[in-house]
Amino acid sequence: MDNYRNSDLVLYLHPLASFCHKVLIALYENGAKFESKLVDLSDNDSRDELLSQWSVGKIPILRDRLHKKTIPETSIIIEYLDMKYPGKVKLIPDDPNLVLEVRLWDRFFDMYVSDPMQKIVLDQIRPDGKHDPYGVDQSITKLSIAYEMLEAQLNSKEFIAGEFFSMADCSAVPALFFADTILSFRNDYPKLTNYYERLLKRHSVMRTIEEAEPYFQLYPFYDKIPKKFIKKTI
Ligand SMILES: N[C@@H](CCC(=O)N[C@@H](CS)C(=O)NCC(=O)O)C(=O)O
Repeated sequence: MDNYRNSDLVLYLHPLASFCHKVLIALYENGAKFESKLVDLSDNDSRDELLSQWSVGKIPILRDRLHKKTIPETSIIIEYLDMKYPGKVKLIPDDPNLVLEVRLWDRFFDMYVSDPMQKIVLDQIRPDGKHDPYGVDQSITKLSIAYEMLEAQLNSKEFIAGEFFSMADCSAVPALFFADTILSFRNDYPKLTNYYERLLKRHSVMRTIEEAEPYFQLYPFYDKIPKKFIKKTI
């Protein structure tokens, strides 16, 4: 990760966190210069620094030193970047009809793919006696409904909201990357699989996944991550 110290933008992140991937992809698409600050939620100082800016305690958050503002929530961060630091790739279209499509599918990936995926992953690290098998089953069902809907939405589209790469595709990558390790879509959803494969070829996406790779062993479904994403160190 390039780390542009003292740049106007600071992204508080963890390289393994799926929602951080969404914003990293948006930043890399446009070659934005930013300083990255690793958040370690198990470290009190690091956690306190995050909580002092956003008590909800979720990452990523973006600090804009120039405008003296802290921006939370991935979709708002990407919209903010598009507004204040626009680049050559327009992740938020100007057309009011298209922008609604982008926001819809961005929400869709966050709420109906990432949310159930997180629920299942977090259940793995709950203490004994605190697991929620019913909630996990419900989340699996939610994922399969989402895959059906995505397959239908993609139809002959190149990207999820149309013929252009957008914020919604930034959301798609980490949602699908991790969801696929839980309930794989690769055999049953050809359009979704081809779409995902197209996204994986983008430089911004390859870079984000490469930077996450050193942390993959911390992921509860590590053994389900396709081997092509794991560097051979021996
Ligand atoms: N709706 C939030 C979700 C962010 C989120 O869930 N972040 C996770 C990491 S991927 C997190 O901060 N988890 C830590 C926690 O919940 O304590 C967004 O879009 O920014």
